[in-house]
This record gives sequence, C-alpha cells and structure tokens, in this order.
Amino acid sequence: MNDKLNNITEKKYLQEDNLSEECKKLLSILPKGKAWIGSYIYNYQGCWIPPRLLQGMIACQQQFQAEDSDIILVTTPKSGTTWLKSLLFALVNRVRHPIFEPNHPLLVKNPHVLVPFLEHELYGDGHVPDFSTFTSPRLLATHMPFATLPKSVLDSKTKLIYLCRNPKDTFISMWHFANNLRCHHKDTNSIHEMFDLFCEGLSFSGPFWNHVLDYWKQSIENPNKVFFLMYEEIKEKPKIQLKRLAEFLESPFSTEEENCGVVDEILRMCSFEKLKSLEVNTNGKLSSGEENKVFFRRGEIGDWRNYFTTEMNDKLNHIIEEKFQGTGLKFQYV
Ligand code: PAP
Repeated sequence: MNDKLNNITEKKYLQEDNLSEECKKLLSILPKGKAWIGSYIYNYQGCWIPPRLLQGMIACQQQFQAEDSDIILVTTPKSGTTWLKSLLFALVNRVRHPIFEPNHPLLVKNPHVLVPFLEHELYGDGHVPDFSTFTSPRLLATHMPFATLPKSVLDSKTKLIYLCRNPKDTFISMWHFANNLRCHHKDTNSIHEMFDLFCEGLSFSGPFWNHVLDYWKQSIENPNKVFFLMYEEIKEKPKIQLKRLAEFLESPFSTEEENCGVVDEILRMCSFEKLKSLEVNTNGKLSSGEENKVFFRRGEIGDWRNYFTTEMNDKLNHIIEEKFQGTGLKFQYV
C-alpha cells in the first residue's frame, strides 16, 4: 500500500518511460554511474545527467536558436536558481511589470514558471517550445555545463549569468531535494553514500568543480558574455550585487528608481521569506510534479555545519583545495 501511495507521487524528473529510441540507443553506450535517486545517471560530454534530462539537453543542443537579446541563467543545481530567477525576472521586466504593482507575476507564479529551464520544461519530453509567447529579452535557464551549451548560444550575443554556491551547502541542499524527490522511501541512500558520489563528481550536472571552473574561466576571458555570481555574495551584499547585475545587462537603475525604492523592493519581493510565504509557493506544484515549497527550504549559508562529520569536512576541503587552487576562485564559509 505504501509503495502504491509513493508511486502516485513519483515525479516526472525520475521517469524514464518517455525516452525516444535515439536516446535509449545513446544510453546503451554512455558510461553510467549510480544515481542519487532512480537507477543510473549517464556521462554525456563530460556531464553526469539523468536520462530524461539528457533527452532534453540533446534536443536543446540540436534545436535551440539563441537570439542576441537572450539572457540565460546558468547554475549548478541547488545554488539559488529559484532566487536568481526571481531577481532576474523582476529586474528585466521592471518597466512592463512595475515592482510595486499589486498583481506582479512573482506574486502568483513560481519563478521556475516565469524563467523556464531549457532542457527541462522547454525541450524535455520531446516538447517543441513555443517561443512566440515570450517577450523580449527572453529569460531562460539551464544547468548545462559550458561545453554542452548549444552552438547558437556561443555564436550569438546572448548573455550568460552564472550562479554557484559553496559546495558544502550545495551538497546538503541537493541531498534534501533528492530525498524529497525519492518515490520509494525505503530506497534511501545515506548522506554518506551520496556524499561519496558527490565527491567522485557523480551529481546532477556534475562534476560540480568542472561546471563551476569552466564558467569561471569564461567569465574572466569574456566578461561581457559571462557574469559570475555566488549565492554567498548576494546574501552578503544583495543591493550591490543586484546593481552589478543590472549594469551587466546594460540596464542600470536610474537615480530616480533608486530614490523611489525600486532596488529595495525587488530585493524584498524576492527574499526567501516573502517568496516562501506566497500561496503559490506554499501549495502550488510545477507541471513536472515537484511541489513549489521544496525550492524554499532554509535559504541560509552554513547549514552544512549541521550535517557534516569531521571526516566529510576534511575530505571535501581536500578536494576543494586540489580543484580550485591557483584558479583565483575562492568559496566563502567553507
Ligand atoms: P534548483 O537548482 O533545483 O532550481 P535552487 O533554487 O538552486 O534549486 O536551490 C534551492 C536552494 O535555494 C534552497 O537552499 P537550501 O536547501 O539550503 O535551503 C532554497 O532554500 C534556496 N532559496 C530559494 N529561494 C531563495 C531566496 N529567495 N533566497 C535565498 N535562498 C533561496
């Protein structure tokens, strides 16, 4: 009975029954590893990815035509994507949807609906996206590593905003999310098993370090194309980071906007407390089955301290040092 009930709540993310023949054929030859949830994840072009999203990623690579005005938010999963989606939406649409408007879209829609993932909502499950309903600039998101981005994204003037978070909190947030997605609760991986997989690079869109470092390098080589942000930086100095973001997008806040409190209001509207408390984010669900509330857990820096053993901490510190030493990239709060 319990299994039956759990099956009913199975999320689309985990389903593998709608895969195309082309995708099934590819899966049969790709390297595979143990997944945190479901059976396997597969290594495609250096990136670990579950089957359903692999299909979406390949369709996106083959079909997506970027436009110069596009803005694509790229993140490692669980680094604050939902937060930055909301900030970006509010920022970019502040003329069309003034932030003080009583029925602002962010009050009634989850940020994942307003800024959809390319490989998930738009190209997942064989969908053909209808971009005619989008306003310009199009706001899109992805977890795809740099090396796997569609060619048109690199050939166009599309801007990329990259967000990552310290790997310890990222791991803990992913672990909680995976536990939420799990359909058979008896099929539980311990935090230690998942941690070992994370350290080996086997996490969704992993290896984590490759994902972060590739975009970090691009942001240095091509600062007009790739803007690199960290969750902790936004937490610490939200106003400064939001203004930097507006400047990168060539739409800086005017003095009048600042004086009228637009920057503060965007930050308030997109704050963890505000978004979490909204009806849509308390009781709503995404079309893919996830409850909106799972994207708002604690929203803090340093929650890893409540879970990490000394051994886990030592192991990840060692990896962080090995992978990031000499790159100029430093994580805070680790
Ligand atoms: P995704 O990659 O699957 O879209 P993502 O939004 O990146 O997920 O991750 C959710 C994390 O962002 C959660 O972190 P936690 O598990 O450590 O709590 C979530 O709480 C946090 N988060 C969501 N919205 C906000 C916000 N407005 N401010 C700060 N953190 C937030």
